[in-house]
Amino acid sequence: MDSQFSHKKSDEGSALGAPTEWKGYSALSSSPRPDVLRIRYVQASDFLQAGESDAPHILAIIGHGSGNSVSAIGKGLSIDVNLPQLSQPPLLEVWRSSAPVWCDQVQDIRLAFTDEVVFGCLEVPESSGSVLDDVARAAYERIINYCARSGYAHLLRMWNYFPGINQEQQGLERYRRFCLGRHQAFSNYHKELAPILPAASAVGTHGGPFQVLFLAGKQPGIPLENPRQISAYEYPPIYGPKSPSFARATLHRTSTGCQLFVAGTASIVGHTTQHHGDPTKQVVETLSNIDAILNRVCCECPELLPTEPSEGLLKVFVRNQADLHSVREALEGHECGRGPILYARGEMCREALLVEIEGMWHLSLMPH
Ligand code: 3EB
Repeated sequence: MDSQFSHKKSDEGSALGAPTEWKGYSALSSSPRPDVLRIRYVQASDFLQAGESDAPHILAIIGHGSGNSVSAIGKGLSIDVNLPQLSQPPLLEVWRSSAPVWCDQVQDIRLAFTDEVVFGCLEVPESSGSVLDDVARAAYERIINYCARSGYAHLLRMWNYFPGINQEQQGLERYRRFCLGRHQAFSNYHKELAPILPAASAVGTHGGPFQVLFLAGKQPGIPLENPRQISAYEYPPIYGPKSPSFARATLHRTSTGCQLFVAGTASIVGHTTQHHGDPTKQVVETLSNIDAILNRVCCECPELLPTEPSEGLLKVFVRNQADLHSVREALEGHECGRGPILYARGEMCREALLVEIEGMWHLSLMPH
């Protein structure tokens, strides 16, 4: 491990005002306590009152929509994503760990980490002369390099947010430029991408920097593909000069169970967009894709209890606010739609896609 990239927990502990946690941590590192991640949507108003007590265990608080008060909270990472929430009440996405958390910053990447995982955020303003493939390549190289050198070598989940996703930039759509730069960065570090690609989302904002959020771990995740869809990294070149570098899902094992991260999922079968102009049918098709992934997990990991689709945490990106009602009706009539859901306005990477759904599930091990 590179000393420039290894974190000094003692300094960070005091920076967080939690030196007692740091002492506890050194005692624990010989017999590690299971590091369980819990991700919840919390009403912003409740969180501000009740969230203080376990602040040393908060990895990240993510607010959707500009003008959020997230940055005032100041525990773990505070991240504002410029995708306005479409439903009430305003929710915060809160990532907690059962293990103590430290914060750091390495080459503009903001970081919050435990002994097992790191949550990071890199925001890069685009200058007027730049093209997005260059911006994305440089950002990804920085993140991949940080992960390799810090020991959190395995990317588990990534989110990409940037403006004008369907707009052309010097003759090529910005999403395709993004895919090109991301692909170049990954292939500079890895001969074979399929085994190392994380689940991801790519959503268009209405302004702001190129923003990448990521979760990485010391242990590798297990990438999963969807039998109903061609792997995104094998899409034919009609969708751009380099195919999108992500897995349909990543399964992350911990000592107490598994976390399943399902990538942004849309109304695509094979590699083809289905149900142009029909948000209801797009939701139903998307849910069939998510079901197929959940079923695959059950088959491939018999040691895990079967997944209840309703026990996941869903995030739904809707392109046009006018479709929100149809999207909600279609989703909330389905088993998947009975759990907590955050709706946000955002643009999908193909113009014909009106909705995209991602999810996270915590899976328990079968009792012996
Ligand atoms: C798709 O299946 C829909 O480029 O990182 C979904 C999730 C999509 C992630 C990405 C793209 C990405 O191709 C689009």
